[in-house]
Amino acid sequence: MQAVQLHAIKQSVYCQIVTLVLRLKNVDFQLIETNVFACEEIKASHAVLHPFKKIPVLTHGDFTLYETVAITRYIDESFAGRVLQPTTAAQRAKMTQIISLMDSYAYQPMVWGIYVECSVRPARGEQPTPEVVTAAIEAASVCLNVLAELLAEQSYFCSEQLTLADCHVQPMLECLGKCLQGKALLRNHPNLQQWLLRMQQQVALAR
Ligand SMILES: N[C@@H](CCC(=O)N[C@@H](CS)C(=O)NCC(=O)O)C(=O)O
Repeated sequence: MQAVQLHAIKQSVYCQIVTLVLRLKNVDFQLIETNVFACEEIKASHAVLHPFKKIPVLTHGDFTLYETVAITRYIDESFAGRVLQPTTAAQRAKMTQIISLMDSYAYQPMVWGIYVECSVRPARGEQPTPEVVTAAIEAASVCLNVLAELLAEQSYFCSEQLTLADCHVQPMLECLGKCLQGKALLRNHPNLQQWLLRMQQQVALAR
């Protein structure tokens, strides 16, 4: 088999999404630590693989791919193992909708507006910016209401099958739940908390 390499860092939620999919598919891969946040030199040299200098980037033999949604679909379709995409048009569209809403409306407030502001910055001795946190809490609450409604009483976001949508949501909600403000928001949604536990079990089985 051609080598699979993931240019990433463990702390990045987008990298965690790809890592989760690789694990669930049981694909062997090598992590190439690429901390684009560390310095301009690393960022500049990473532009060879990613013109926007972001992580993750996947390489499979001489095939190179960036953008998490493209990477996860490629992994699901290129490797054997459990299938992570539904078969019906309606369920596939739902999966894409959830992935897209996480990218468009959830990532920024949950990760940067709440987790980074309320947990990472204070750990560095910096003060969170109250207006940023307030706006992020409002935006994240809307996302959580929508997610709770989409999940309803199902086991996973596209009914009973774990899909790429679940893999896209999980690292962002885990990240949110690492700080008190995020935990408080999640407590309003018992079905999302149950789903997080279900996902943790799946992740543990995939290791
Ligand atoms: N649209 C990209 C987003 C990836 C992304 O935002 N990655 C972050 C890390 S979580 C990054 O590389 N940030 C570096 C920067 O913005 O300079 C994807 O889906 O892969």
